[in-house]
Amino acid sequence: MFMEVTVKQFVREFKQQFQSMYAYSYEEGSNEQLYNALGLLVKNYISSYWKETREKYIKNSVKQVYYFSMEFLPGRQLRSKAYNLGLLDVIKEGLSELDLSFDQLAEAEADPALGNGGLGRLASCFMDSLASLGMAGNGNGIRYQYGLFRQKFVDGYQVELPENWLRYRNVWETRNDKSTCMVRFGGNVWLEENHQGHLVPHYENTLNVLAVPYDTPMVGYRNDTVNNLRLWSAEIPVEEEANYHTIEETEPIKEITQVLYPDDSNYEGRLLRLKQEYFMVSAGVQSIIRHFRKYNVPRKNIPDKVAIHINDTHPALVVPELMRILIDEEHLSWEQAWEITFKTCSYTNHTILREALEKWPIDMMKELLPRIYMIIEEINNRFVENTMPLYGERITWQTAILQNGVVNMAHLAVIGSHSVNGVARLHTDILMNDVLKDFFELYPERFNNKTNGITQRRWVHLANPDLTQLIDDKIGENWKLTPSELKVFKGFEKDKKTLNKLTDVKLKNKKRLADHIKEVKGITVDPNALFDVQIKRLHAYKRQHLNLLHILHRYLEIKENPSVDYVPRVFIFGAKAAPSYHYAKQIIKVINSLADLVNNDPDVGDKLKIVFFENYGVSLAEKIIPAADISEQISLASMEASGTSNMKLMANGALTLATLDGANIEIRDFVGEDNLFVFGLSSKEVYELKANQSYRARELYGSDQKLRNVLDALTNGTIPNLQDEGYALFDSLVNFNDEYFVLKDFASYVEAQNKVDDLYKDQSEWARKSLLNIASSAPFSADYTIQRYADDIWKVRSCVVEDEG
Ligand code: 26Q
Repeated sequence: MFMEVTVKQFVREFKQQFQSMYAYSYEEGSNEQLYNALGLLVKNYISSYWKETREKYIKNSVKQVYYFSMEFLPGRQLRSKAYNLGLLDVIKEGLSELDLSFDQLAEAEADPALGNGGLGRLASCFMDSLASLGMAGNGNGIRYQYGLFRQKFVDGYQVELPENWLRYRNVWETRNDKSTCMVRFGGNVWLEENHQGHLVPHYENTLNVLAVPYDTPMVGYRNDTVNNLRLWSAEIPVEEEANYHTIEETEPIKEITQVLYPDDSNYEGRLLRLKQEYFMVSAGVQSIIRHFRKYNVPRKNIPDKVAIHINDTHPALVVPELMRILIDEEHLSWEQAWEITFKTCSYTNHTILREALEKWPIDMMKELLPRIYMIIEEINNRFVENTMPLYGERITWQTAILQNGVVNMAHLAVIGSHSVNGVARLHTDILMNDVLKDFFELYPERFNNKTNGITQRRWVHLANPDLTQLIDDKIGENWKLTPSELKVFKGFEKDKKTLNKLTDVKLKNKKRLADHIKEVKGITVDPNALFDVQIKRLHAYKRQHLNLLHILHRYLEIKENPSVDYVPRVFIFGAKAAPSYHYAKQIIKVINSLADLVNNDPDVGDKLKIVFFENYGVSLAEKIIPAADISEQISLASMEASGTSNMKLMANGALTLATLDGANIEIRDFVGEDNLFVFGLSSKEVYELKANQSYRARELYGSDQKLRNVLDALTNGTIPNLQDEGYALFDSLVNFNDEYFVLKDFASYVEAQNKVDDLYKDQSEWARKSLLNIASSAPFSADYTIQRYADDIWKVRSCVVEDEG
């Protein structure tokens, strides 16, 4: 069931590997070199399983899933691959015989930031679960040369630096020159009838781009399965190289896969982004269809042999691209092609924010992708023709793909897919009742919920080895393969010894994080303080500024009454703001300036510390999450589609402090409302407040003295070293009526925070609730989420024979 390599064999092969790469002895290697050698050796160990898995899928002609996503955030891969292979202990032991530290080498790996946040990380958790369930799942995305920017703070302001993750090479990828595709942009297209009576498109003056795949093995958990993540890179076609005379002329091609767009929850109609989307989609669909040609599968069987998943609307051009290939290249009729396309495709929505919904200008689409646009127009025309007589004008025009000069990508995705899902129960309800309600009337059977999940392998087993050991000691190891077994851990909620051990584990993790804080921020924090964590992209709807107002409130109280009885707290933030998102950057600056004030005020001491980490990402999350006591999930109800840091923090024993938004609601249902802290407006109340337009932020400012003190502190010089950022926050909250109801939720947030303090004073009660959270986190295993996608949407099954091992 998993790799047999002895320590002795490993040591010999590692030395050999290093020497063959660098031509000197490993003793002289740098961490990067040692890591590279180790990574390549591990990849060697993987390769036979990788090959055999592919061959098995082909031989059994199993249905394959292709997960199309503009983003993947895999995190560092050495540890998780070695773990899933069952080699981690052997490697650690072997390295220590050579006086090398695995942890140190593992840190030398670059963390590929090929995504913005939740959506990209979800895609990577799904890749891990697909392989671990033994399902034929492929990832399809872009090999950005530069990932999401590296964040630095200069004088408290966010500064963005390029993230050159490929600098020291990427040992996990294999460039696959045998499987390149050509992607065409622009030019003129016209249709001509050929001698068989088919309308065939003719192209002239197109820009031809070579799509080169780089494949990365996705290793399943001890089941011999190794799937493929395929990331495409744009290059000049070899046969056209002579047409390019200067470096500048090659730019338009190279720039396609140069850098990830750093916007999350915000759509901008940039031409280059549309190029990226079509590039990835076209290359991916071409390579799927090529497979069918090679193995001569009847085209009408495509939906039985492949499922294409559209991760948010970013890859929605899959729909017209598949139509194009089936019609223009496979010569199917429109009706045949459509039947195949919509049975093959399924779509997940990840946001209800209007400003995040993709709408491309028709003129842009027409010019960049003339043939694709013709097909979209035809899809739209047929949709309108069919819908009008049944549902009438209003619904038809509101659901059309082409509206007011733009292509509505969500509408294209819904019309072209047999399944549409949201990512938490509340979110799916909102899609059905609000955002996509007209579609729900047209196609109720397409809608379904798939609550997000996380892989416990990375986020618990590997990130929190001491907790994992404790659970193993108490309930055995079954929970690792069958997460639902975790509920057995509930049986220890009253066991003092277990609770003490759990407290010890948390304290140890907090000490480790405290050391890291000292090292990278120079701030001394007390590991016994309560560690309060908010880690996620910076966005007004996520309300990091509500957190900020509460901290400021505590600070003012401490200043007024230095003996006030607050439990010592460390407020921990990690968040990148989109470079063009001015307001989000202002929030960062205010938090950083408040941190300077608070952390250096002798009146405050250990009562309050603020740590805003730079460059939040997967690797930092792995350090922070095991050390968290409180998980801040404080988005305005209805705005956060699901959230996934909420699940990771819960699984590591943090107690959730939350609004009833996204998956927080399901967390409450599983853990029970006594075991988390809920506050704030419900989504129903938010909808009502918006509908009756009765909210007056200024009145709250006028009537609530505490709140007024806090808001005034933004502008009266309390916080040092600000330009106009304090005023900007004040303005948005008081004068522009507080779009995200921060002031409205402030009082109940403060009250909930006080309850947090009270509970923390009773350490064994705290530990009991923490244990119940851990024991209730199994339903958020991505393995279960993927099983539901597989059963309900993709119709695929595990290829691992149960009795094999
Ligand atoms: C679109 C067009 C142009 C440029 C960028 C974008 C873009 C890029 C990324 C739009 C959105 C995103 C990312 C969205 C995202 O991460 N959404 C989160 O998805 C998680 C997984 O489902 C949820 O848990 C979060 O609630 C949701 O915010």
